[in-house]
Amino acid sequence: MTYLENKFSLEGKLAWVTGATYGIGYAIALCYAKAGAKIAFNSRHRDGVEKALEEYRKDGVENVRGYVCDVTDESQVLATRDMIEKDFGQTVDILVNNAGIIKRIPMTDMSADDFRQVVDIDLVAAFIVSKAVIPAMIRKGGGKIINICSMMSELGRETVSAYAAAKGGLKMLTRNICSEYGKYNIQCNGIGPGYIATPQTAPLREKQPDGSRHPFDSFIVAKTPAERWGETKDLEGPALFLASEASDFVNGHILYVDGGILAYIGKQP
Ligand code: NAP
Ligand code: GCO
Repeated sequence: MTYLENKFSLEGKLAWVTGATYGIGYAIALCYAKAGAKIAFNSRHRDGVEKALEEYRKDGVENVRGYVCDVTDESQVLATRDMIEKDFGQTVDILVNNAGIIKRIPMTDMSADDFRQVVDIDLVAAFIVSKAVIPAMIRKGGGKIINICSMMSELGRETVSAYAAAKGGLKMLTRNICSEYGKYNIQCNGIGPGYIATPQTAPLREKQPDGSRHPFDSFIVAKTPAERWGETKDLEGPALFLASEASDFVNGHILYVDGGILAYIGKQP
């Protein structure tokens, strides 16, 4: 292998990407497979897992297994971790805490249950799954944990109070795992995607009844120096960097992949 291939190779590594049946998680898992990793992924619905397995195989990924697991349920997570280790004959080297939801509701209209559900999936689950894999990473001499944060790890906006609270917390959980486990050669970093075209953001890009662009679509394009929405492929390189030995001395960092949004005041209307 060339110097570069070595630096970014995931040959022999086992990556668990949560919520990777489609969207950002799928793109990251596919990229890791192309870099040589074995792939474990999960989501809540068997039909979604089966459909994703077909897609992975159509995309040329052979060493991949899918699991039905709700990441907020610690007993399901521990059972899935054990199944992954048994099925692949090795422990998890790379964990991507990707599974996430959003509920866009004005805070004063939002129920506490709705708020808790978002925080449970977007924050508490990252704690649960990380806690499940860290002991084996310590025994193994190291590992990589990548938490999928957000613009809302830094910024707020109307209707996303639960999501912003969760993603802000995820930024600090990332830094805390770095602080507590860095001595075991575990690197825990975050990726903060900008606005990416996936099912999660589809409502923000829907054409208006008159065929015009959604106002939020135009707003985001004006707020992004790249003057476009991100695509899941824009996250592949950053995700591979943080999963590979190329980032062995990068820890507790949130890598924003946002086309420049956080640096920009926005285009003059
Ligand atoms: P998405 O298209 O809605 O996909 C979410 C994935 O998570 C699906 O596979 C979903 O599968 C899974 N999931 C949700 N809840 C789960 C649970 N409790 N247990 C297991 N799996 C669960 O979302 P996305 O746009 O790809 O986003 C992925 C991550 O990136 C999320 O954390 C999101 O907050 C973050 N993010 C997205 C953007 C963006 O612009 N799209 C930007 C920044 C950050 P099931 O529903 O079948 O379980
Ligand atoms: C929203 C969007 C954002 C993106 C992403 C931005 O409603 O504002 O869904 O939250 O999903 O998190 O980084």
